[in-house]
Amino acid sequence: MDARTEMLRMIRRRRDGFSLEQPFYIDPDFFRLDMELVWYRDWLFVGHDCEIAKPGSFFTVQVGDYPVVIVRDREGRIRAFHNSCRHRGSRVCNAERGMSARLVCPYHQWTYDLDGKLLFARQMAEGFDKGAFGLKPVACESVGGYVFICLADEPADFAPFRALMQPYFAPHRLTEAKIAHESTIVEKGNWKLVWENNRECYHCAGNHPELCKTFPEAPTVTGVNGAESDPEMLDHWAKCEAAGLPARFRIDAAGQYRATRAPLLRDAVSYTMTGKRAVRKSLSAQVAVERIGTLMLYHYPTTWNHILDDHAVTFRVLPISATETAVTTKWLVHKDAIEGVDYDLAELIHVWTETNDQDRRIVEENAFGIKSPAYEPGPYSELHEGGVIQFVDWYARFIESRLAEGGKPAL
Ligand code: 3BY
Ligand code: FES
Ligand code: FE
Repeated sequence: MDARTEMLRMIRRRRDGFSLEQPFYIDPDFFRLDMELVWYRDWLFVGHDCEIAKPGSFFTVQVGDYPVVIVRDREGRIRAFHNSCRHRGSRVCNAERGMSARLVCPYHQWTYDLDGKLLFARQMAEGFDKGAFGLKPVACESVGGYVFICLADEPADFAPFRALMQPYFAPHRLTEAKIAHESTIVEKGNWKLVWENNRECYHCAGNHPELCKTFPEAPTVTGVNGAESDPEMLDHWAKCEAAGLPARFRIDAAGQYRATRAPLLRDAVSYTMTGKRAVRKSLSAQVAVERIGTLMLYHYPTTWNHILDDHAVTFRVLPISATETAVTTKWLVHKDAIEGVDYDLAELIHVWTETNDQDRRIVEENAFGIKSPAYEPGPYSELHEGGVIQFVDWYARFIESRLAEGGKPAL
């Protein structure tokens, strides 16, 4: 049986409310299908506008087999291109980030403008048509300080996501931020295990002593059910919305993205060991409410986020193989905040550095156990793991509909 047929069969016999069968977490053929059906088709968060603030600044990202470069052009527009030279295919930009007036391929110096046009190609035959060999564009959108790309030929409409996200994010001025710190860790587990772990706080009390000082364990905060009848959430939303901050829980019909605000514990305002702010200069615009808590956003399959008054922590998930996933965390502060004066870097990054490492170990242990021939899908807690059930349902629905389309042969 080929992998597509096998995957479809397993999706269709899936037990509701149970984890997936083993191949979804370890099988390289299933991984290739995930890439083809999810990662090469959906909008993916890749980085922030503020990382490429000036014309000519760029960063690169690797999505499965696709190297992509994201660049700010001379007019200030953010563009993305396949990072594969139109001469013989070399990577044009091989640095993680940089700044360049033109994009010059290191192999034979074919030179592209920031809008992708081929400007120079040394000593090619007469009549060579430069116009036919520009860098291939990749769909690219930015909203609220977040840059998304989509590798599909016909990307899904980005407008509904923009409409949901824009009002929630505008007050936080992420376009005027800077990255105070960035870390990438590789977790030895499938990307879906990283997400399953993220979508519940059932594990928090036993694993995250630092985070639990300020982040509530309540499933109404992390999950997708019950927030509307949680008086603390309702109070928080009412207070924020009265001050002009959109706050209530919103999710799209397909369940791919969600935004909501939640209060932190007691009088905490930031993810520090004391709960006090880590950055003196606010990232967010001033509002007439004291504790705005955390604005949480997730967008499957690439990102979850916590936006606070004084800083933001953003997360990007990128699969490397069936059993390895890179998680990049960025701490954003106001662009004028000065390290050592307005914030202490060690204090700013402590809680999530520890939390990430704890989550890495959790995911790796989870992956280890799933590899056992004795593993079989187990039941999620309806109370605490509603968010995980929602993630797995989203995944299964997407995969099933895309497999059922028949679609293109495996790439
Ligand atoms: O980052 C998060 O939103 C999730 C929620 C609970 C555990 N984890 C930290
Ligand atoms: Fe890029 Fe030759 S492969 S210039
Ligand atoms: Fe965790």
